[in-house]
Amino acid sequence: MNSKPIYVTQPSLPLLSEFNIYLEKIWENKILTNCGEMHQALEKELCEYLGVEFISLFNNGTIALLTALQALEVKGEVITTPYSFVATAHSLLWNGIIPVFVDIDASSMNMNPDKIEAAITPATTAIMPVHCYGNACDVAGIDRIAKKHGLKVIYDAAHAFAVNDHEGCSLLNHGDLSVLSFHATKVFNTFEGGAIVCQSAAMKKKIDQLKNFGFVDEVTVVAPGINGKMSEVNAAFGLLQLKTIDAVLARRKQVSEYYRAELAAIPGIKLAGVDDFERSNNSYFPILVTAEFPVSRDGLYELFKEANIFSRRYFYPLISDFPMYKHLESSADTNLPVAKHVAEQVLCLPIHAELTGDDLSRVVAVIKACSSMCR
Ligand code: T4K
Repeated sequence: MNSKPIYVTQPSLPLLSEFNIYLEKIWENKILTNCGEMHQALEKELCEYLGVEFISLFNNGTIALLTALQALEVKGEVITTPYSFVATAHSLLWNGIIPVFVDIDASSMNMNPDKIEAAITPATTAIMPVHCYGNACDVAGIDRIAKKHGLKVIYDAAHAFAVNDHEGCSLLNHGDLSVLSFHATKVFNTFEGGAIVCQSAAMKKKIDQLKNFGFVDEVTVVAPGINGKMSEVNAAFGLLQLKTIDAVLARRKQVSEYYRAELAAIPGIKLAGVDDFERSNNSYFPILVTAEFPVSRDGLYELFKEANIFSRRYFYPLISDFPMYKHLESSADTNLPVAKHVAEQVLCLPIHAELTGDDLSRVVAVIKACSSMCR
């Protein structure tokens, strides 16, 4: 096979010479980590860019999720979605919390708020929804239920960089805390990285202490904290990435528009998961391959591979099907019929700012070739 590989995602990298300018500064200062100049500058710039008041940077999204649960002192049971990357539920297990899975909504692919109340028990302390693919959860619905039952809300916003709510404000300001991932595969990346967005200076202080072993000063430790700090090199890369993020988001939008125009009328292919393309950050492009399509979802996935195109089945299998979750009562297939169905049909097409027109034609050509089979 001679064609170049097309991956589900690829990071957009700046010129190395531009990054060197930042590295030279770090070499000069010899401050490599522990919330130095770059770390502070990135927190400030992200607050401005995202339209949030308080942000605390982390070395990855998973440690940020673990710490968010610690910061809110969440215990017992937490209601969450099975339709996500496994880190969502793993963060609960690492805190000794029992995940309780509820089903998703078929069109948004996010937690269905109508299913939450029936899952609440006396042990429930919080809800952890996911803005899956960067598409906003029903934040108003979730907020109403949380208030009524005195529950905390931690949004796993790993995919939701630069997404606004219906009022045009940052989606990250909803809930008690929102957790971002800046992994290499994300819209905005710092190689590895993450962040917690919170709503008060006091909470930011608590989170900042928790990510630094619980230190308040040289001789005072107030909590069993962890090492969750983002390094200066990662923060410097983030500062550089912020300079091009608008262009990256604009290119992703073009890719999404192209796919929508090309695929909308193909029988058996359903464009999935986005209620409002204008607000989307186009971090993923999920399609559902339904029974009407001549080839199964897995068949299409394999045909893509033969064409050197690497789509992904995010999020199959469901988290609730992994061995450490399978025994839970809430993992029963009968409790999660919509999530189960969607996980069997979903395929995420390549979407990133580096894709060329030729790349996009190759992706669409595979689908169209399948579509014309048996017709
Ligand atoms: N919550 C949610 C909802 C999440 O989706 C995630 C992470 C988290 C929490 C946890 O956040 P972090 O702790 O990761 O910050 C990837 C990512 O590793 C993971 O971050 C992400 N979600 C998940 C959805 O996807 P894989 O195993 O699919 O990645 P991988 O290595 O197969 O990469 C996919 C493609 O991306 C590759 O085929 C090529 C390209 N790629 C990848 C990497 C790592 C690059 O071009 N460059 C790279 O450096 O998990």
